[in-house]
Amino acid sequence: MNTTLSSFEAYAQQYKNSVDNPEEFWNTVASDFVWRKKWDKVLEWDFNKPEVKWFVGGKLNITENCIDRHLAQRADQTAIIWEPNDPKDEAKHITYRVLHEQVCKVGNMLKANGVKKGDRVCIYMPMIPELAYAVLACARIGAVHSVVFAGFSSGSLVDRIQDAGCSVVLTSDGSYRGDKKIDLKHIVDEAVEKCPTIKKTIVFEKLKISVNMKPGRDLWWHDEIAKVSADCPVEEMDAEDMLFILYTSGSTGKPKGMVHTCGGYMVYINYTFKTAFQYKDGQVYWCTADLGWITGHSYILYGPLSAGGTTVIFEGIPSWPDMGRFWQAIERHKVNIFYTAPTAIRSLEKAPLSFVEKYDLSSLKVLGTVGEPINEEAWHWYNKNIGKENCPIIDTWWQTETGGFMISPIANVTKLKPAHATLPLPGVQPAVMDENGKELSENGVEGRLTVKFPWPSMARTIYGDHQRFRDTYFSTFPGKYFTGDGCKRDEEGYYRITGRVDDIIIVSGHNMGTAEVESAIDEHHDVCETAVVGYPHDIKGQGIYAFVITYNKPENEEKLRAEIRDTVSKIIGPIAKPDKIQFVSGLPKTRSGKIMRRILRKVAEGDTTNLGDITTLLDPAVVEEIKAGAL
Ligand code: 6R9
Repeated sequence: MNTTLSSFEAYAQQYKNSVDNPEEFWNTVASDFVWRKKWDKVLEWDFNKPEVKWFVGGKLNITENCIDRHLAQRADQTAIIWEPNDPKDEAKHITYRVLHEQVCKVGNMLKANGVKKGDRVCIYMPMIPELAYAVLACARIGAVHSVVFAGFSSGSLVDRIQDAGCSVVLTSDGSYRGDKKIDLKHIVDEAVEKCPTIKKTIVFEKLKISVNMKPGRDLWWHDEIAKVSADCPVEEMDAEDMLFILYTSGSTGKPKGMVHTCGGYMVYINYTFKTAFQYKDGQVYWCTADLGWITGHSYILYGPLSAGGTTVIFEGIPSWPDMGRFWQAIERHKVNIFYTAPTAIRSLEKAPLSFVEKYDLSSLKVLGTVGEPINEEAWHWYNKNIGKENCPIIDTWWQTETGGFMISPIANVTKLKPAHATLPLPGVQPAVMDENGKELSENGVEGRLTVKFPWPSMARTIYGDHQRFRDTYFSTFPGKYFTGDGCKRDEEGYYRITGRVDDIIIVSGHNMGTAEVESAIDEHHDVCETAVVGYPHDIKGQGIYAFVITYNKPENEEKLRAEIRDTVSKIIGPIAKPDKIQFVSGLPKTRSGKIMRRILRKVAEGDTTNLGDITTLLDPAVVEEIKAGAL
């Protein structure tokens, strides 16, 4: 499939083909890969069960497509540019040949330690090349990777290891965060004590700090790697075999282990990467996400590598040693495509422009954003100061569940509109629904965003809980996939995502279930009950506002706030720390005991003039107290 689209008409034609004849369309796209056995059937689906299978009967290995098939032409081309945390250290250029060798070795290291096809491997590592090798090595030997963002606490790690029944953890002694050192191994130790399924931890020596190595369980990466060969044939996988599990927050209960499978994921990620960015051979591409999120999985590793591209892996943070860190690295590596999050743009926008102007950004051709709606101001700043009004901004709307881009402009093809994700990519059939479940098929409407036809990289289930998968995504609007997002579709058919319509808040681009944060706060021994809502935050997009009832009136509110933040940080991770904590004596509850979050949201937003109907509340007086104490 030629993914170079020269005009809007070419896109419109491709889109039409993909809707009129989806199977033929994806059949053509999928023909561009190495398959060990061709599929018998392109698609089988039923959104009521729900059950979706793509490229049924096909056999492949995604690493053969991301690495081996490029060796004939590109063995000496850089596959990965690794930019270290400290700009004074040297970047690494990892060729496809070296990538192949390293992934094979890590694959053999895993096998030597008892990992077999289908086993789940937890990866809890900083953004170093070995993290990429580890992910790809799992895929190569048919093990299921479950990457856990290395900013999560040991409690979150325990939940994820236990839910997936992982047998091995890959980690490092520690990691950098700017000028701070983080003792990762210690966090893993705490977690693994509570995880009887873990047989081995393999530890990469990154910081060379002293760590505790438990005999019989903990092994050094360098010792294990020294024992194995670089010959590791790929495992032949069924198109529908599991490739990975990745956890995302739910609006209730514990995080959901989204399951992605081998064939459809590979085809779709490759196709959308090349299409949306119009990636050209030889270009240097940099996505600033962490590999612990779906953006890292799909568009740092699998997309660019399957396209034979050059992808940057950045170990550091945007603000250290100074606010010019991104721009410096763009200049250094002559980055052509730069893909980041609105929250990063908003924080960098606050720094003096001299941090940008110091660097030559003329290599840039295409910019991208992901993770949350981008506000117009940030869009214009990005366009003017980074893109020099010369680079299209690709605002990609998608989710952990969708695996890849769904609604997104196509670089230099789609006319842009600030803060709009614009139009569906070929193969994607969105539908806007009203609250009563009626499809709003005309333009100029606002409602809930659903998708009515399967696409190859959609999640197949929630690991171990298919019923929850069905309830969460396929029951609100029967026969359709419900995204949890609200949207507007304007007169031109352009989509603008308006944000979540469920109890998920997006803080600095990271999904957070309010229920998850509430139960973490409730772990503090002084706390009786909590309600958490999101509120508009300048940099983070949304901040976390917690209304907390304590058993006794707090003696020192500031001290208790600090303790609560610390508790949340230990249970979930620093990203979930509430920004504001208001102590209250009651919460606005209906007679049936449901918290009326609508009221709390208004208070958190600082808009208490019109709280709507509060007559159904059990105790309307509590609202006055909450209003008076608003932060
Ligand atoms: C890829 C990713 C998914 C949620 C999604 C939506 C929000 C992501 C967006 C966007 C507006 C965009 N979101 N991209 N909202 N415009 N371009 O972020 O996955 O972490 O699962 O989050 O993020 O609310 O439902 P994930």
